[in-house]
Amino acid sequence: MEKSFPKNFLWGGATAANQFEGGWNSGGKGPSIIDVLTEGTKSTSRKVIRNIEDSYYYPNHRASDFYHKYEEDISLMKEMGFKLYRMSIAWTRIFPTGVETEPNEEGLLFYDRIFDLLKKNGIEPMVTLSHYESPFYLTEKYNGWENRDLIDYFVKYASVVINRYKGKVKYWLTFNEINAAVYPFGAYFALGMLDKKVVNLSDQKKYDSPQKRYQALHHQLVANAKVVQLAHEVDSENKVGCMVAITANYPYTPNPEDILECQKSWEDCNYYCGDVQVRGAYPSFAKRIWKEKNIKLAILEEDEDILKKGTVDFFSFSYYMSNCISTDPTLDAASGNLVGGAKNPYLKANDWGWQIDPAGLRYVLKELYGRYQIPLIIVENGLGAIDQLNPDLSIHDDYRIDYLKDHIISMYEAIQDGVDLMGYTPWGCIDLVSASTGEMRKRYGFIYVDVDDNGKGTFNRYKKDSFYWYKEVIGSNGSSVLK
Ligand code: P53
Repeated sequence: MEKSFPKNFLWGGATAANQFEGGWNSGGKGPSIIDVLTEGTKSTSRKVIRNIEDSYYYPNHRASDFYHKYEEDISLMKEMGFKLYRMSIAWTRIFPTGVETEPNEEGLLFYDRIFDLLKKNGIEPMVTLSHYESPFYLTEKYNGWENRDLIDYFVKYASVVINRYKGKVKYWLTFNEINAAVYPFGAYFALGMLDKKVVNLSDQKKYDSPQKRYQALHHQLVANAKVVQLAHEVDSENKVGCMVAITANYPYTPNPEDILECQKSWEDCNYYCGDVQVRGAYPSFAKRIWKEKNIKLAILEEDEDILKKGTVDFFSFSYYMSNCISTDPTLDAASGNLVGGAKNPYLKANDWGWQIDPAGLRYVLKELYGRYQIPLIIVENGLGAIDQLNPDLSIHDDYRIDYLKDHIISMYEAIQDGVDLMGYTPWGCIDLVSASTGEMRKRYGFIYVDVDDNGKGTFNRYKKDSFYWYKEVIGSNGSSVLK
């Protein structure tokens, strides 16, 4: 029999409002943490311009202009055969500063239009409530999630949208890559925390406070659990997932010290949050992490009960790369979105140093399913690459097709290994602004968006070779790559 994916497998693509929508101050929207960031490159950091001075360029302000082009974009998704579209709601469209008592109706109407159109096209939405786009006001006033009040502001926002879109949205994700918070890098993006002295985002490391970060993360874990419970109360059809950035970490050598260090990296980075979100309590290794980092968490008595009652229905994650873990500090480092590791001599990397490893995806799928035993879904994966738009408007992105094909084959094998995998939504299915660098040239899409790193371009959409390829993958339920 011909090989294929399980019936009802959710093929699709993923974006986030902050990197895709634009319309940053349209329709009553307030500035989010991404709206104060300039562009950067692989080697120059994005800057924080707190009062949004005109003399700088802010790539996320117009982003890919989905705000004005959603009709065209959704019909392109439909043409590819998407079953699922992972997107996010911009919190600042609904509560411009986060502290209003009443939501912004114009923002709510925008997403009504999106969800109605998706439905008309037979595409199920999966909605992230918070994807690196918390209100900048909350950063200035409260230093973001460091303050426990953020729990209430977030739950209020979540409650408004979950009630409003009842019957239109049934798949929800709470916090994008919640474990970004375990790295200094995540302080701003994931937690909205910003030291007064930081201008270059790369300087976050200098002023980092693990105590504050882990406390802020605790507030998010509590908020996550409250929202899971709330979503279930509003509609028993609602399914809520966590979203964790997973890196396949390998020991660099068979030296037992490397093996132990690698195992610890899985606990510290890959499992710390998911264990709470899936199992409803901090894992036993958490105490050691807190002790090592000199962290004293303020955990209220009620928190334990909240965490226990708000466990997720499925586990979603991003997967881009693997890394090697070594106790030898002299080794060459590889880069990555969250954390670098030692370079793996068996792997190639993309232009930004992210090591390409399809087998690593099968490995993490098996690890995660073995640990959690709930359905998994890959909600981000893909190759950031520089594409060439040819005079005849074609884009030959065979490198992207190769990357995705190998990852899809790996997914198939993991399913044969017994993993319950619900679906696959590759990142940036239509080109969007890179989170780490603010570049447009780091493209992931099946669809090219004609705009450059300085915001110059027509914003027209063009189909890449991968568009036609992915359409065939979905149309054949994966068979076209499994031959
Ligand atoms: P880009 C940090 C930096 C970059 C990406 O990344 C990250 C993180 C994690 O904190 O993770 C995800 O655009 C993220 C997306 C992002 C994608 O990876 O730097 O969820 O928002 O765009 C790809 O190439």
